[in-house]
Amino acid sequence: MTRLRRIAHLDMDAFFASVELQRLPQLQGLPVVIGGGKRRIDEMLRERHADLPLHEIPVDAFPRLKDYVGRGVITTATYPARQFGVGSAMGMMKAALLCPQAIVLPVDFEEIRKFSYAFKETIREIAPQVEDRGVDEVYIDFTDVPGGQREGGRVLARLIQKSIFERTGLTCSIGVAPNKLIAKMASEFNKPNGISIVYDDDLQAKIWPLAVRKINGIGPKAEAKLHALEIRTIGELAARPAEELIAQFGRAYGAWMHEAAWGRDERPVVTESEPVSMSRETTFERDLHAARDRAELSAIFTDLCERLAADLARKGYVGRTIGIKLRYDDFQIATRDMTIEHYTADAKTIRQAAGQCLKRVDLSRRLRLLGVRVGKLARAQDVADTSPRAETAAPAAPDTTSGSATALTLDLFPDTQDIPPAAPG
Ligand code: DCP
Ligand code: MG
Repeated sequence: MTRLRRIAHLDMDAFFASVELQRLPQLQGLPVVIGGGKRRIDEMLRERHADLPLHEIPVDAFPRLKDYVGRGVITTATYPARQFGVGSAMGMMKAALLCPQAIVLPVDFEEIRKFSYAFKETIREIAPQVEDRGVDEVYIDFTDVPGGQREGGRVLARLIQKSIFERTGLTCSIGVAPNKLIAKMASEFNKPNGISIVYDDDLQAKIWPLAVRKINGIGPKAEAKLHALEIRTIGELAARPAEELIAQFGRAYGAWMHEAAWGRDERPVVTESEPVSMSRETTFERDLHAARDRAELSAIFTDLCERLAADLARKGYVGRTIGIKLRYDDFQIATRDMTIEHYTADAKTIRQAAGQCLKRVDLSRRLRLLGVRVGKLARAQDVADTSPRAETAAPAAPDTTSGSATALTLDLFPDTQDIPPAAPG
């Protein structure tokens, strides 16, 4: 049997609000909005209820929309709140007119990230081809996954929904379609906690009646222009010749619009790409000079290398090309890099090589920014010899293992004695 291409788009339901309700189950089923700043919920509530665990704090103790004063905007709302017409991007005081009793909670990004990671991990355990599209959505290639073809993908979609719910307590909605473009639209059809299956043959019935704006890639500006051309639905867009759209919107965008209206999209599901390089940079509070601000620059440089080494270690990478980036006070940029013999994630080795690179740029001008980068990355576990010591990685460089400020400075700007003093002013 030939397999149909089946692509799913999965989007979490009322994500930020649903996450907060996991630790505040007493608010389930109530209108709740997220808005009014970033804060840990427990900190907000502990002021008045230090004695109670979060889930025992009475519903009456939570702040209400009607008491809100300010210019805050709603980030998201639970489905019970949406029944009152309250939704994301609406001003909170305006929303208070529609649903004064809604409970207001701040957003706790640490908690959001935890749940975002958990639901994506759950999906990857079932279907490995997952494309991360941000905090609460992913594309999944169902084509070759067991259950991915049954009932057009519904069987696998149900399994994923169930697994995510069991692990996180959260619901999501899934659209399964011949491609990403249609799947993205389909995931909205049965929100919340819904599944929607679309086949090629459904284009006319399910897609063409939708507003052009439902195409991911048609924004407010293109929409306004399409409206001016009396094109409101995707079907009306499909009815126009490609040449007309190209004349109006340019070759690439016009041609893409035409294809999109006909439900054609060949983009693959791109799984997490390996990073090519990692870098750290910092813009100084005031412009610094290599000779006159030696100590300060040296400390910043060391700090950048240490942070970068920590980034590499945390993510499990090592690299072999080490480079620097400078921005001068006139915003001109200079970069240099060098490739060392062994892969490394070692701060001292990085600093030593980056110090060599610094010898090759003009240091007579004042600097606005300094950056350090490690490229030619490999996974630490895939590289056998990953731990050369600083002394052996770049034998020509002076010994900098003492850690004394003088040694660092010498290593950092070894040629600075040649730099002429800057003009006054
Ligand atoms: N978000 C945000 N700012 C916006 C829109 C959204 O910070 N302007 C956040 C809050 C949402 C999350 O991103 O919870 C996901 O966005 P969605 O558009 O998917 O909205 P929800 O998941 O909240 O609701 P839905 O059930 O409609 O997907
Ligand atoms: Mg969502």
